[in-house]
Amino acid sequence: MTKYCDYLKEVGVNGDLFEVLCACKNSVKEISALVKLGKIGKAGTENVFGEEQLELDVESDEIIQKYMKECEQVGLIASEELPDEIKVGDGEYGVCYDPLDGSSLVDVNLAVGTIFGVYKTGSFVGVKGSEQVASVIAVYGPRTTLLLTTGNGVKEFILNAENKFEMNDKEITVGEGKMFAPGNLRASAKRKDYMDLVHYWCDNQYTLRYSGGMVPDVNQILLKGKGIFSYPGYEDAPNGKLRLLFECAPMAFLMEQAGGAASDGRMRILEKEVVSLDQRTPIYLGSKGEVRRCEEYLEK
Ligand code: AHM
Ligand code: MG
Repeated sequence: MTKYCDYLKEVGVNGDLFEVLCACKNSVKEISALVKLGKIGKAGTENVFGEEQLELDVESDEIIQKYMKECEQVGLIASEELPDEIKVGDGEYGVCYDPLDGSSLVDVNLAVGTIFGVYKTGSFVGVKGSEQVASVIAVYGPRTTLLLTTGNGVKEFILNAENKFEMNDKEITVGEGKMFAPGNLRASAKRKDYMDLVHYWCDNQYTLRYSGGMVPDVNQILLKGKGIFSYPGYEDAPNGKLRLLFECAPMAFLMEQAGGAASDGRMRILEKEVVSLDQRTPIYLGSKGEVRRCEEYLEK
């Protein structure tokens, strides 16, 4: 059995980045236990973006903060739940994260996830996703699983009975195939181009697989090796809902490393500069041919 740390050493990730990625992994283990047994009520607070927080959102954020502050190699953090980036030390790595993405699904017991993007930077403003040195997502479903890239492809790890992340030998590559996860379908009421695209998928007998959590929805495309996840904008919210820094860029890095693509409809997600931490972007990611189809249908 290859464990997470063994794999990192095997692919030559030693020293500082090794410590940062261990901090990510250790936070995930603790959040996994919290999601399974912690309180699921509202925290009674809002994050800076005016979104209602659950106790689990706040506590997951605190867990990650704790591990990142303990890790000497991390100098900077930014969280979807915090108003600004925080300097936490002198380490050269910056870790941005969404501690519990999709947490509105917790009360109905659907899967949720954590997303990390790792950079070597002193500020996240001005970075591009292509500068990430690693990205990690964790899915808290019936099992807790973790996907990791350090720029050498993608590997999956599954939390086992000894509370260790064990590598899955399955090769993670995304080719072509008929599966779709159409986010923000509401937009199709005002966008004929999106409605036309949805009709294309239905007319061509694509399989619908959409849970409403970006992490499990994109994770399944990576694991099944095919499909498309879409989240366009529309008139009232031209850039949609999903955040470039915390959600889209780490997902795009994983998708490209698996042989898929990620676009905002015009350009690669990884080429977009982060102008503000809260910046949103439309996103289409999955099989290369499907991403191209989204660009063609939605170019207007
Ligand atoms: P969150 O970070 O507040 O949890 O929101 C992100 C989630 C994604 O996981 C998912 O793709 C999207 O919101 C779905 O949003 P909606 O149901 O509002 O279209
Ligand atoms: Mg989120």
